[in-house]
Amino acid sequence: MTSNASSPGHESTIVLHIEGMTCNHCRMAVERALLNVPGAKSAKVDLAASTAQVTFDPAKAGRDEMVRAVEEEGYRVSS
Ligand SMILES: [Cu+2]
Repeated sequence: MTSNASSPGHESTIVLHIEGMTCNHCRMAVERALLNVPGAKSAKVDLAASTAQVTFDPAKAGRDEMVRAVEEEGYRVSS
C-alpha cells in the first residue's frame, strides 16, 4: 500500500437541478458557463431531466461557484 500525500487527480462530481433550460442553446450556454469556472473539468447537461452534472477540482471550486455561474447565465438552480 502506498499513500499518496498530494494526489493531483482529486475531483468532485455534483448534479444541479436547473430551471429554465428549454433548448439546445440553453444547454450549451449552461455547459459553457460551468466550464468557465476555474477548476471545472467537465459539464454535462441533460435537457430532458433539467440537470447538469459537473466535475471539478474541489481545491479550486465548489458547488457555490457552479450555482453562481448558472445563475449569472440567467437560469435558476432549484436544488
Ligand atoms: Cu434555449
